[in-house]
This record gives sequence, C-alpha cells and structure tokens, in this order.
Amino acid sequence: MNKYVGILCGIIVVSLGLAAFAFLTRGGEDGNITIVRTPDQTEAEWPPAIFNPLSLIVELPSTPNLAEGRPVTATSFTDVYVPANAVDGTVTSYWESQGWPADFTIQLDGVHSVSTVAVQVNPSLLWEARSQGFEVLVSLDGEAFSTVVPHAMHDFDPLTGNTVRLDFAPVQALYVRLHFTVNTASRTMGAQAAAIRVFGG
Ligand SMILES: [Ca+2]
Repeated sequence: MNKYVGILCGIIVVSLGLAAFAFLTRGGEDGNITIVRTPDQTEAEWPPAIFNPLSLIVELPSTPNLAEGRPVTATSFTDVYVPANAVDGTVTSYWESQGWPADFTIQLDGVHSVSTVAVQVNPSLLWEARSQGFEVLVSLDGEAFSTVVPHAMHDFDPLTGNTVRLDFAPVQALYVRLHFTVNTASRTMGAQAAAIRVFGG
C-alpha cells in the first residue's frame, strides 16, 4: 500500500513541477511575467547615501593651461628635479626646491587675465598627504610682484588627486610666481610640484 502511495506522490510532485515550468515558460512569452531591464550604465554610480570617492577629486578649469611648456625659473632645485618638470604636462615628473624659501616663476606667452592657479604633486597613493605653505603673486614686468593669494597652508591629499586649486579675482599677469615656505612631507626639505597650472578668467 505504502509503495503505491509513494509512487503516486512522486507522480504528483513531478507533475506539479512540470506544470509550474510550463506556466513560467508560457508566462515569459505572453507577458504574465514582467521582465525588468536595467539601463546601460556608462559610468560608476553611487547612491547618495554612500560615499563616492570620485566626488573628492579636485576639478580643474576646462580652459587651456597657460603655464604648460612656458619658460620657468626657480630659486633652487634638487638633483634632477628641475623647474621645467612642473610645466611639462605630466604629473610623474616634478620640481623640488633645495631649501627655503622657494620661488617658482612662470612667464606666460603674453599678458593674460588669470583667475586660477592649481598646484599638484604626484597623485599616486604612494605620495603621502602633505601640506605646503605658499602664496601666489603676479607681475607685468618680472620685477614688481603683487600678492593675489596670501600665504597659507594648503593640504595635498592623494584622495583628492593631490591637487590644490586656488581661485581669485581676475588679474592681469605676464608672470605668475609661487612663493613656497614649508612642506610637511617627511622625506623632503623643499617645495614640491609635479604640475603648476595657470588658467585665464
Ligand atoms: Ca611634471
């Protein structure tokens, strides 16, 4: 008796399974099952409540970098870390001064109205976070300089691209100078900059 009950139950279970499969298959074809397709995702997205590390990256103006490839001078440099490394268009090369204070001066290709200066050290996480103290000055003749951003400590953090962006009221300039006084990085005795950029405005 139990044997037949067992066989009967097995038949019922198999039948129900086949019926369910047939129902689901048929449903997908005639619309009883709603198929939800996610939109194509073209870039990384974070829900608002979740930390988005890319939101910390310092953005730069989209206008041309007036400093790139221009003649530059510095009061000093260390080893192979020459001043031109700060305007060569790559963040893997850098200028490093030999002691303090350290002036870095860029000659633009003519008088420009400038309103942004950005200083960046190598954005690699291998470069520890540091602070550098400096001010920004401009000149029309390379002799008399006036301060447009007073001296202050600025934080460089690899999590934000190791970039400091300073915006100021537009000012006419043929020369842009950064006057560095301190760098808190543990393995240097001088100012460091992989890219010093100047933007018009
Ligand atoms: Ca560089």
